[in-house]
Amino acid sequence: MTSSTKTLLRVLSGRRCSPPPIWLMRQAGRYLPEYRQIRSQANGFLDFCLTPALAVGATLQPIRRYGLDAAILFSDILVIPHALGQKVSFVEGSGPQLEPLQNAADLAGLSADGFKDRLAPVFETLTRLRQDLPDETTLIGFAGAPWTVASYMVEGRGGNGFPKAKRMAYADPGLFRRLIDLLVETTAEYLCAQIEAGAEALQIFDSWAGNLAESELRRWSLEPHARIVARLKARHPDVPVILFPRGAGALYAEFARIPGVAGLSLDNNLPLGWAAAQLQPHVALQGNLDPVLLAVGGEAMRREIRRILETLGRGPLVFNLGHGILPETPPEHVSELVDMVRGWRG
Ligand code: 1CP
Repeated sequence: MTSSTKTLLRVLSGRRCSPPPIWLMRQAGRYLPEYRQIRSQANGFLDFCLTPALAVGATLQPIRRYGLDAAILFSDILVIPHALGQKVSFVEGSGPQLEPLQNAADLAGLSADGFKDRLAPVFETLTRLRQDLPDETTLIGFAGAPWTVASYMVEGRGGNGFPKAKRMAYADPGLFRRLIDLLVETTAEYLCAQIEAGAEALQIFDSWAGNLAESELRRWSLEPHARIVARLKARHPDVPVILFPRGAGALYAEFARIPGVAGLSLDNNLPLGWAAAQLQPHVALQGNLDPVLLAVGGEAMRREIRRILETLGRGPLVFNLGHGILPETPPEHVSELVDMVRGWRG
């Protein structure tokens, strides 16, 4: 089947679809009973991500249940530090934990040699998914952006505003630059390999871009993104790339002008009228229902879904959330959202 029958790829090439395609960040996850079931079959979360049979199963769950327009590879942004040799674990209920990277010696202890071999199961998962997915479903590969991945690597955990990572970036920019450069190189290689294994579109998650002050954001988020996209485009010019610089505010306008970017995923705080006027002439927009509203449901959710469709649906739009789906989300609310978006004719 040609790519033009895949609505996500059509929108990312700059065309408008009515109704717009829909997928949801973290669409495979704890809110689904079938996810909790498959999760219990793995020894740990990394083992889950690196076992193709399980990762394929988890990726397909939300596709089978809702018929979403895109499947996102089931994995995590922290497989890169793992593959570079950092100790990474996921503690049930309290998120990721890493042996924190604190100084030049810790950085020297990491190695990019053979890192792609350690990620071979991810590529196997993508190849199998391409065979298993319906023809109209787009397969999305992903990675974390260097700043967000570095934040976890330096801090050792999430959820606290990453003071150590911010401090290292200000206090020892030479060391921090070397860490970011390592992540630019490995992330670009990793994403190219995902394309070669079957990914048809990519998303780069910079979930913590909003932690950075303006000039720091340009230096540690915008510029590394531009370098990664340039490398991807040099090798795979036809594969669209979506960026998610969450919390970047008005600087979203600069991400929209990175050469080769096809789409921007909007967080919950961005004014939609501004995004339609300033960003959508340059790139497709994705977003941005508040995941809390999806969990709450009802008329407030329906009103906001209509507002997003009316404001962004006149241009190239991929319906999505402003951040990942919350574990307490009732699965029926997702069905209602999908039905509403599919029923819209703008
Ligand atoms: O125990 C479990 O089941 C683990 C929960 C979980 C899941 C389902 C984690 C741990 N990661 C994932 C999968 C995941 N992570 C996907 C799968 C594909 C899908 O969307 O369905 C993706 C795209 C990610 C990306 C990811 N991991 C991000 C970027 C997106 C975002 O949500 O901001 C980040 C920041 C992470 C780190 C991470 N991994 C896991 C958790 C709980 C976290 C967040 C920790 C924190 O709050 O700081």
